[in-house]
Amino acid sequence: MDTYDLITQNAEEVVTDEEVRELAADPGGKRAYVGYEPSGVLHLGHLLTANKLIDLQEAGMEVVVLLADVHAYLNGKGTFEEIRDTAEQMKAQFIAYGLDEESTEFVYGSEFQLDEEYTLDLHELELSTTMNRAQRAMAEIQGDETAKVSHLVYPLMQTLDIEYLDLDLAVGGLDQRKVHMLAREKLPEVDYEVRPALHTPIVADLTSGEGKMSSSEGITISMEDSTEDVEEKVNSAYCPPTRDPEPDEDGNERENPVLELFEYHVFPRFEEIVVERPEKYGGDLTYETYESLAADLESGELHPADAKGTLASYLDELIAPGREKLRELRG
Ligand code: NAL
Repeated sequence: MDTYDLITQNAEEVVTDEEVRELAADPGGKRAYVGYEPSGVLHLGHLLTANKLIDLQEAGMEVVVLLADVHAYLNGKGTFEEIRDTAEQMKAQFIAYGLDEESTEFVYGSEFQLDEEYTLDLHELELSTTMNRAQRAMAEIQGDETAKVSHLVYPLMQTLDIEYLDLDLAVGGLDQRKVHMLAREKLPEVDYEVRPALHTPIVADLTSGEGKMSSSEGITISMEDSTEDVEEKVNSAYCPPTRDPEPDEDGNERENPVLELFEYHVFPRFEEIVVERPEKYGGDLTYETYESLAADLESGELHPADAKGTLASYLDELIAPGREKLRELRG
Protein backbone atom coordinates (compact mmCIF):
# COMPACT_ATOMS: atom_id res chain seq x y z
CA MET A 1 0.00 0.00 0.00
CA ASP A 2 1.42 3.45 -0.79
CA THR A 3 1.85 6.04 1.95
CA TYR A 4 -1.14 8.18 0.98
CA ASP A 5 -3.41 5.10 0.99
CA LEU A 6 -2.08 3.98 4.36
CA ILE A 7 -2.56 7.45 5.89
CA THR A 8 -6.11 7.76 4.57
CA GLN A 9 -7.39 4.16 4.85
CA ASN A 10 -10.69 4.06 6.73
CA ALA A 11 -10.78 7.85 7.05
CA GLU A 12 -14.24 9.36 6.65
CA GLU A 13 -12.78 12.62 5.37
CA VAL A 14 -9.55 14.57 5.06
CA VAL A 15 -9.40 18.37 5.05
CA THR A 16 -7.99 19.06 2.58
CA ASP A 17 -7.01 16.18 0.35
CA GLU A 18 -4.34 18.30 -1.30
CA GLU A 19 -2.69 19.13 2.04
CA VAL A 20 -2.71 15.48 3.10
CA ARG A 21 -1.18 14.42 -0.23
CA GLU A 22 1.62 16.86 0.37
CA LEU A 23 2.19 15.37 3.82
CA ALA A 24 2.14 11.82 2.44
CA ALA A 25 4.86 12.71 -0.05
CA ASP A 26 7.28 13.35 2.81
CA PRO A 27 5.93 11.93 6.10
CA GLY A 28 9.27 11.43 7.89
CA GLY A 29 9.49 13.43 11.11
CA LYS A 30 5.99 14.90 10.65
CA ARG A 31 3.83 15.04 13.76
CA ALA A 32 0.24 13.84 14.02
CA TYR A 33 -1.84 14.09 17.13
CA VAL A 34 -5.06 12.97 18.73
CA GLY A 35 -6.38 14.46 21.93
CA TYR A 36 -8.54 12.58 24.40
CA GLU A 37 -10.40 13.69 27.45
CA PRO A 38 -8.95 11.21 29.96
CA SER A 39 -11.20 8.30 30.74
CA GLY A 40 -10.35 5.42 33.06
CA VAL A 41 -11.42 2.76 30.59
CA LEU A 42 -10.79 2.74 26.83
CA HIS A 43 -13.69 1.80 24.59
CA LEU A 44 -14.03 1.13 20.86
CA GLY A 45 -14.36 4.83 20.06
CA HIS A 46 -10.86 5.47 21.43
CA LEU A 47 -9.49 2.43 19.65
CA LEU A 48 -10.73 3.58 16.26
CA THR A 49 -8.57 6.70 16.36
CA ALA A 50 -5.74 4.64 17.93
CA ASN A 51 -5.83 2.38 14.84
CA LYS A 52 -5.30 5.46 12.72
CA LEU A 53 -2.33 6.47 14.89
CA ILE A 54 -0.83 3.01 14.34
CA ASP A 55 -1.24 3.50 10.54
CA LEU A 56 0.49 6.89 10.81
CA GLN A 57 3.39 5.41 12.79
CA GLU A 58 3.74 2.77 10.10
CA ALA A 59 3.85 5.59 7.54
CA GLY A 60 6.82 7.07 9.42
CA MET A 61 5.10 9.88 11.29
CA GLU A 62 5.59 10.76 14.94
CA VAL A 63 2.47 10.51 17.02
CA VAL A 64 1.47 12.78 19.88
CA VAL A 65 -1.32 11.78 22.23
CA LEU A 66 -2.67 14.71 24.18
CA LEU A 67 -4.14 13.65 27.50
CA ALA A 68 -6.52 16.60 27.59
CA ASP A 69 -6.90 16.99 31.34
CA VAL A 70 -7.80 20.69 31.29
CA HIS A 71 -10.37 20.04 28.55
CA ALA A 72 -12.00 17.24 30.52
CA TYR A 73 -12.14 19.60 33.51
CA LEU A 74 -13.77 22.33 31.40
CA ASN A 75 -16.27 19.74 30.13
CA GLY A 76 -17.36 18.89 33.68
CA LYS A 77 -15.71 15.46 33.96
CA GLY A 78 -14.61 15.72 37.60
CA THR A 79 -12.02 17.26 39.87
CA PHE A 80 -8.57 17.90 38.51
CA GLU A 81 -7.06 15.14 40.69
CA GLU A 82 -9.59 12.54 39.51
CA ILE A 83 -8.89 13.42 35.90
CA ARG A 84 -5.11 13.10 36.39
CA ASP A 85 -5.53 9.61 37.81
CA THR A 86 -7.67 8.41 34.95
CA ALA A 87 -5.18 9.89 32.45
CA GLU A 88 -2.42 7.61 33.78
CA GLN A 89 -4.67 4.57 33.36
CA MET A 90 -5.62 5.67 29.88
CA LYS A 91 -2.00 5.96 28.82
CA ALA A 92 -1.20 2.46 30.10
CA GLN A 93 -4.11 0.99 28.16
CA PHE A 94 -3.06 2.70 24.92
CA ILE A 95 0.42 1.22 25.21
CA ALA A 96 -1.03 -2.22 25.97
CA TYR A 97 -3.22 -1.86 22.87
CA GLY A 98 -0.17 -1.42 20.67
CA LEU A 99 0.75 2.24 20.39
CA ASP A 100 4.49 2.03 20.00
CA GLU A 101 6.09 3.39 23.17
CA GLU A 102 9.21 4.63 21.36
CA SER A 103 7.47 6.81 18.80
CA THR A 104 4.43 7.92 20.79
CA GLU A 105 4.71 11.09 22.82
CA PHE A 106 2.15 11.45 25.61
CA VAL A 107 1.56 15.04 26.70
CA TYR A 108 -0.69 16.35 29.45
CA GLY A 109 -2.59 19.47 28.46
CA SER A 110 -1.81 21.07 31.81
CA GLU A 111 1.93 20.88 31.00
CA PHE A 112 1.61 23.87 28.66
CA GLN A 113 -1.98 25.16 28.75
CA LEU A 114 -1.48 27.11 31.96
CA ASP A 115 1.57 29.06 30.74
CA GLU A 116 1.39 32.83 30.47
CA GLU A 117 2.00 33.00 26.73
CA TYR A 118 -0.66 30.36 26.06
CA THR A 119 -3.15 32.19 28.25
CA LEU A 120 -2.61 35.48 26.45
CA ASP A 121 -3.00 33.78 23.06
CA LEU A 122 -6.19 32.19 24.32
CA HIS A 123 -7.57 35.57 25.36
CA GLU A 124 -6.74 36.93 21.91
CA LEU A 125 -8.80 34.11 20.35
CA GLU A 126 -11.64 34.80 22.82
CA LEU A 127 -11.67 38.42 21.65
CA SER A 128 -11.99 37.47 18.01
CA THR A 129 -14.57 34.65 18.29
CA THR A 130 -18.31 35.13 18.74
CA MET A 131 -20.07 33.06 21.41
CA ASN A 132 -22.32 31.66 18.72
CA ARG A 133 -19.36 30.43 16.67
CA ALA A 134 -17.68 28.74 19.64
CA GLN A 135 -20.91 27.15 20.79
CA ARG A 136 -21.60 25.67 17.37
CA ALA A 137 -18.12 24.15 17.30
CA MET A 138 -18.80 22.43 20.64
CA ALA A 139 -22.26 21.06 19.91
CA GLU A 140 -21.18 17.44 19.34
CA ILE A 141 -18.63 17.30 22.14
CA GLN A 142 -20.41 18.69 25.14
CA GLY A 143 -23.14 16.86 27.02
CA ASP A 144 -26.78 17.91 26.96
CA GLU A 145 -26.60 20.29 29.90
CA THR A 146 -26.78 24.02 29.36
CA ALA A 147 -23.59 25.42 27.88
CA LYS A 148 -21.24 27.07 30.39
CA VAL A 149 -18.57 29.65 29.65
CA SER A 150 -16.07 26.75 29.97
CA HIS A 151 -17.66 25.10 26.91
CA LEU A 152 -16.85 28.17 24.85
CA VAL A 153 -13.23 28.28 26.01
CA TYR A 154 -12.78 24.57 25.23
CA PRO A 155 -12.75 24.70 21.39
CA LEU A 156 -10.50 27.77 21.45
CA MET A 157 -7.97 25.86 23.54
CA GLN A 158 -8.19 22.89 21.20
CA THR A 159 -7.44 25.33 18.38
CA LEU A 160 -4.37 26.73 20.12
CA ASP A 161 -3.05 23.26 21.02
CA ILE A 162 -2.60 22.51 17.34
CA GLU A 163 -0.07 25.35 17.23
CA TYR A 164 1.54 24.76 20.63
CA LEU A 165 2.14 21.06 20.04
CA ASP A 166 3.70 21.92 16.67
CA LEU A 167 1.50 19.52 14.78
CA ASP A 168 1.34 18.73 11.08
CA LEU A 169 -1.89 16.73 11.10
CA ALA A 170 -4.90 16.80 13.44
CA VAL A 171 -6.66 13.45 13.82
CA GLY A 172 -10.01 12.86 15.46
CA GLY A 173 -13.39 11.22 15.17
CA LEU A 174 -15.94 12.92 12.96
CA ASP A 175 -17.35 14.50 16.14
CA GLN A 176 -14.25 16.75 16.24
CA ARG A 177 -14.89 18.11 12.76
CA LYS A 178 -16.46 21.42 13.78
CA VAL A 179 -13.64 22.23 16.20
CA HIS A 180 -11.06 21.48 13.53
CA MET A 181 -12.89 23.71 11.05
CA LEU A 182 -12.92 26.47 13.67
CA ALA A 183 -9.18 25.97 14.13
CA ARG A 184 -8.57 26.24 10.38
CA GLU A 185 -10.49 29.49 10.34
CA LYS A 186 -9.01 31.02 13.50
CA LEU A 187 -5.32 30.08 13.48
CA PRO A 188 -4.44 32.36 10.53
CA GLU A 189 -6.33 35.22 12.20
CA VAL A 190 -3.84 35.10 15.07
CA ASP A 191 -0.94 34.61 12.65
CA TYR A 192 -0.52 30.86 13.02
CA GLU A 193 -0.50 28.31 10.21
CA VAL A 194 -3.47 26.20 9.09
CA ARG A 195 -3.00 22.41 9.47
CA PRO A 196 -4.82 19.58 7.72
CA ALA A 197 -7.25 17.34 9.60
CA LEU A 198 -8.22 13.69 9.22
CA HIS A 199 -11.48 12.35 10.64
CA THR A 200 -12.32 8.74 11.41
CA PRO A 201 -15.89 7.46 11.06
CA ILE A 202 -18.28 7.02 13.95
CA VAL A 203 -19.56 3.44 14.23
CA ALA A 204 -23.35 2.94 14.39
CA ASP A 205 -25.12 1.76 17.53
CA LEU A 206 -24.53 -1.97 17.91
CA THR A 207 -28.09 -3.12 18.56
CA SER A 208 -30.03 -0.86 16.20
CA GLY A 209 -27.49 0.02 13.51
CA GLU A 210 -28.79 3.59 13.83
CA GLY A 211 -27.13 6.78 14.98
CA LYS A 212 -23.80 6.53 16.78
CA MET A 213 -22.27 3.95 19.03
CA SER A 214 -21.80 5.73 22.31
CA SER A 215 -20.46 4.89 25.73
CA SER A 216 -23.02 7.13 27.44
CA GLU A 217 -26.11 5.65 25.79
CA GLY A 218 -26.47 2.22 24.19
CA ILE A 219 -23.79 -0.41 24.08
CA THR A 220 -20.10 -0.12 23.44
CA ILE A 221 -17.29 -2.57 24.01
CA SER A 222 -14.58 -1.53 26.42
CA MET A 223 -11.36 -2.76 28.00
CA GLU A 224 -13.44 -3.67 31.03
CA ASP A 225 -15.45 -6.31 29.20
CA SER A 226 -14.81 -9.99 29.80
CA THR A 227 -14.69 -12.45 26.91
CA GLU A 228 -18.29 -13.41 27.75
CA ASP A 229 -19.38 -9.74 27.81
CA VAL A 230 -17.90 -9.24 24.34
CA GLU A 231 -19.62 -12.36 23.01
CA GLU A 232 -22.94 -11.32 24.47
CA LYS A 233 -22.77 -7.76 23.13
CA VAL A 234 -21.71 -8.81 19.64
CA ASN A 235 -24.37 -11.51 19.60
CA SER A 236 -27.06 -8.93 20.29
CA ALA A 237 -25.86 -6.78 17.35
CA TYR A 238 -27.95 -5.87 14.34
CA CYS A 239 -26.50 -7.77 11.36
CA PRO A 240 -28.66 -8.10 8.23
CA PRO A 241 -26.89 -9.85 5.34
CA THR A 242 -26.11 -6.55 3.59
CA ARG A 243 -23.70 -3.61 3.73
CA ASP A 244 -26.50 -1.22 3.05
CA PRO A 245 -29.57 -1.94 5.20
CA GLU A 246 -32.95 -0.34 4.51
CA PRO A 247 -33.98 2.56 6.77
CA ASP A 248 -36.27 1.57 9.68
CA GLU A 249 -40.06 2.18 9.68
CA ASP A 250 -39.55 5.80 10.76
CA GLY A 251 -37.13 6.46 7.92
CA ASN A 252 -33.98 6.50 10.10
CA GLU A 253 -30.80 5.51 8.26
CA ARG A 254 -29.24 2.22 9.34
CA GLU A 255 -25.78 0.74 8.98
CA ASN A 256 -24.49 -2.78 9.54
CA PRO A 257 -22.45 -2.34 12.74
CA VAL A 258 -20.95 -5.86 12.55
CA LEU A 259 -19.45 -5.08 9.15
CA GLU A 260 -18.31 -1.65 10.37
CA LEU A 261 -16.44 -3.25 13.26
CA PHE A 262 -14.76 -5.72 10.91
CA GLU A 263 -13.77 -2.88 8.61
CA TYR A 264 -12.52 -0.34 11.16
CA HIS A 265 -11.31 -2.49 14.03
CA VAL A 266 -10.42 -5.98 12.85
CA PHE A 267 -9.00 -5.86 9.31
CA PRO A 268 -6.58 -2.98 10.05
CA ARG A 269 -5.01 -5.02 12.86
CA PHE A 270 -4.90 -8.59 11.45
CA GLU A 271 -3.36 -9.98 8.25
CA GLU A 272 -6.15 -12.47 7.75
CA ILE A 273 -9.42 -13.40 9.39
CA VAL A 274 -10.40 -17.03 9.84
CA VAL A 275 -14.05 -17.95 10.34
CA GLU A 276 -14.03 -21.34 11.99
CA ARG A 277 -16.83 -23.64 10.86
CA PRO A 278 -17.40 -27.38 11.25
CA GLU A 279 -16.78 -29.43 8.08
CA LYS A 280 -20.48 -30.18 7.69
CA TYR A 281 -21.18 -26.45 7.29
CA GLY A 282 -18.46 -26.02 4.69
CA GLY A 283 -15.32 -25.77 6.86
CA ASP A 284 -13.23 -22.72 7.70
CA LEU A 285 -13.33 -19.51 5.65
CA THR A 286 -10.29 -17.23 5.36
CA TYR A 287 -10.40 -13.54 4.42
CA GLU A 288 -7.56 -11.16 3.70
CA THR A 289 -9.74 -8.17 2.90
CA TYR A 290 -12.85 -6.58 4.33
CA GLU A 291 -14.39 -6.50 0.84
CA SER A 292 -14.27 -10.27 0.45
CA LEU A 293 -15.86 -10.88 3.85
CA ALA A 294 -18.64 -8.34 3.20
CA ALA A 295 -19.31 -9.89 -0.21
CA ASP A 296 -19.69 -13.37 1.37
CA LEU A 297 -22.11 -12.02 3.96
CA GLU A 298 -24.20 -10.51 1.17
CA SER A 299 -24.18 -13.66 -0.95
CA GLY A 300 -25.14 -15.88 1.98
CA GLU A 301 -21.87 -17.83 1.92
CA LEU A 302 -21.10 -16.38 5.38
CA HIS A 303 -23.93 -16.63 7.91
CA PRO A 304 -24.46 -13.61 10.24
CA ALA A 305 -24.13 -15.87 13.29
CA ASP A 306 -20.68 -17.04 12.12
CA ALA A 307 -19.70 -13.45 11.33
CA LYS A 308 -20.66 -12.40 14.86
CA GLY A 309 -18.84 -15.26 16.56
CA THR A 310 -15.69 -14.45 14.60
CA LEU A 311 -15.98 -10.72 15.27
CA ALA A 312 -16.33 -11.35 19.01
CA SER A 313 -13.21 -13.48 19.16
CA TYR A 314 -11.03 -10.98 17.25
CA LEU A 315 -12.31 -8.02 19.28
CA ASP A 316 -11.61 -10.01 22.41
CA GLU A 317 -8.04 -10.58 21.27
CA LEU A 318 -7.62 -6.84 20.65
CA ILE A 319 -8.81 -5.77 24.08
CA ALA A 320 -7.17 -8.61 26.04
CA PRO A 321 -3.82 -6.83 26.74
CA GLY A 322 -5.60 -3.66 27.91
CA ARG A 323 -7.95 -5.69 30.08
CA GLU A 324 -4.91 -7.35 31.71
CA LYS A 325 -3.33 -3.94 32.27
CA LEU A 326 -6.49 -2.58 33.91
CA ARG A 327 -6.61 -5.56 36.28
CA GLU A 328 -2.99 -4.94 37.23
CA LEU A 329 -3.59 -1.24 37.85
CA ARG A 330 -6.65 -1.88 39.97
CA GLY A 331 -4.87 -4.64 41.88
C1 NAL B 1 -8.90 16.76 21.63
C2 NAL B 1 -9.53 16.94 22.82
C3 NAL B 1 -9.17 17.98 23.62
C4 NAL B 1 -8.17 18.82 23.28
C5 NAL B 1 -7.51 18.64 22.10
C6 NAL B 1 -6.47 19.49 21.73
C7 NAL B 1 -5.83 19.30 20.57
C8 NAL B 1 -6.20 18.28 19.76
C9 NAL B 1 -7.22 17.43 20.10
C10 NAL B 1 -7.89 17.60 21.27
C11 NAL B 1 -10.58 15.99 23.25
C12 NAL B 1 -11.72 15.96 22.30
C13 NAL B 1 -12.81 15.02 22.81
N1 NAL B 1 -12.28 17.27 22.09
O1 NAL B 1 -13.98 15.30 22.58
O2 NAL B 1 -12.48 14.00 23.39
